[in-house]
Amino acid sequence: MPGTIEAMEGTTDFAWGVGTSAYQIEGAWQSDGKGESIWDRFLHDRGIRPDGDVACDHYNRLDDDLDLLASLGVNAYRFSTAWARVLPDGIGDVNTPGLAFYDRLVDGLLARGITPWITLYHWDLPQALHEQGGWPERVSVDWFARYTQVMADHFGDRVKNWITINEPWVSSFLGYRDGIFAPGEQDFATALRSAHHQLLAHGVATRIIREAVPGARVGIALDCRPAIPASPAIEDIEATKHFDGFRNRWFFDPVFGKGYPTDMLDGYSATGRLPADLVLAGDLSTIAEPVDFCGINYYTSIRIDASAKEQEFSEGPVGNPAAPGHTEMGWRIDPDALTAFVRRVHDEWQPASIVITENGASFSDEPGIDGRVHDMARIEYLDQHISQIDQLREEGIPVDGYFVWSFLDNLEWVSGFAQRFGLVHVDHSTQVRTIKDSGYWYRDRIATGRANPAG
Ligand code: IFM
Repeated sequence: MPGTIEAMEGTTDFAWGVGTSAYQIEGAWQSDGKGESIWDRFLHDRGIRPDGDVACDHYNRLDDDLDLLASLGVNAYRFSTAWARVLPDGIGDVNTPGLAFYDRLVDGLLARGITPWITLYHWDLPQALHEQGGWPERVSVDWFARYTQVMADHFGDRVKNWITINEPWVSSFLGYRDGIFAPGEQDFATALRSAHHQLLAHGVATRIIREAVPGARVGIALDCRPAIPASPAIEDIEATKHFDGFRNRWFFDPVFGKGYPTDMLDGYSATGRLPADLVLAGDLSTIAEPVDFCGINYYTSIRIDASAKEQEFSEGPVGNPAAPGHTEMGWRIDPDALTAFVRRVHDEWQPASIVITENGASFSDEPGIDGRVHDMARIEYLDQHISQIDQLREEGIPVDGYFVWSFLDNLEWVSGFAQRFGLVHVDHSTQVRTIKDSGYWYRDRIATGRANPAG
């Protein structure tokens, strides 16, 4: 039963996991019939290196990586499947070797006693679908439905935990508004179209999985960015509300049956940025298809200063990565904001279950002369965040899982290998893996069966 510490102790109900995504670790970008994705094209066209061609070469090192994963003591592993590995052109013939790779992955996890959590979409749209308009086109919902059906029919006998879409804000706004992520477009209304169709696709996929997979548990992973006014001034409070609508409510509200927030609809409409034909009859009930859990990806919070025009800023003002209290992404470390946001999710949107689907920190520690990676700052970050979970459960909030981002030091999108989030260090020139001290720490913390053994 969620909501009690007893439920966590001595049971495997609580998902203690780590996460990855296909493009960030697999490599093998053209192997065994895989099609091109928008991330392959985006980084290649711009000459941005390193790219995902090899990444962590996970595709060719699967069994060793699974052994490594098992040695961390996790009981759950969240990974994404590359749409273009399964359906090279996005909708046509199934690529049997692509499915076979994920068969080996799923079977290898189950053989090691690790529960697979599949994420169907972690930003790597097949390039062929982008050339037909991609997410900004409404037909993208049908494309995603077909891909979901293939995956649910094939893996439903072994996989019960499904995440439809990862962080639709990020892929829509950084990819279609800011142009800094694939596919590199720059138009606000196009970003809204992408986001709306991803939310629709989530609702349709949820229904498909539930029908195809007996006992399925389906959710979405939403990135949250708690916003805090920089001062008590009314301008900062209003700007904070606007930022929260832009970044958080625009996604949480429709998924949990509240429709799009009217203040944001009015604002986007008044500024000519809301496409008139965006939301059709029935869309909101499709998006609000009930989920079994709400996935929350949390890294940092943002202070909103109206005069700095941060209301629709992407990631928040980047702090000094070298400064205390920040990770190397420049993100402020704020575990209390996670606690407050989870309470808010429980009160305001009331999902049956909450899973922290991503949480972690980038610090670039390297192996020392003793061959170990002493990443004390990451341990401290994880400890501060994980320790909140007992408290939340004692309050009756059903937090049922926690996934560290990430298993391996992977390709951090346009930042390449410069940002290291892994519990396992990867030397990208040799592909040698070294479990960091944080990996051993996490293994020991899981073994206690409590989020806060001292609590
Ligand atoms: O690496 C990313 C991941 O792909 C999505 N969530 C945030 C992580 C860190 O930036």
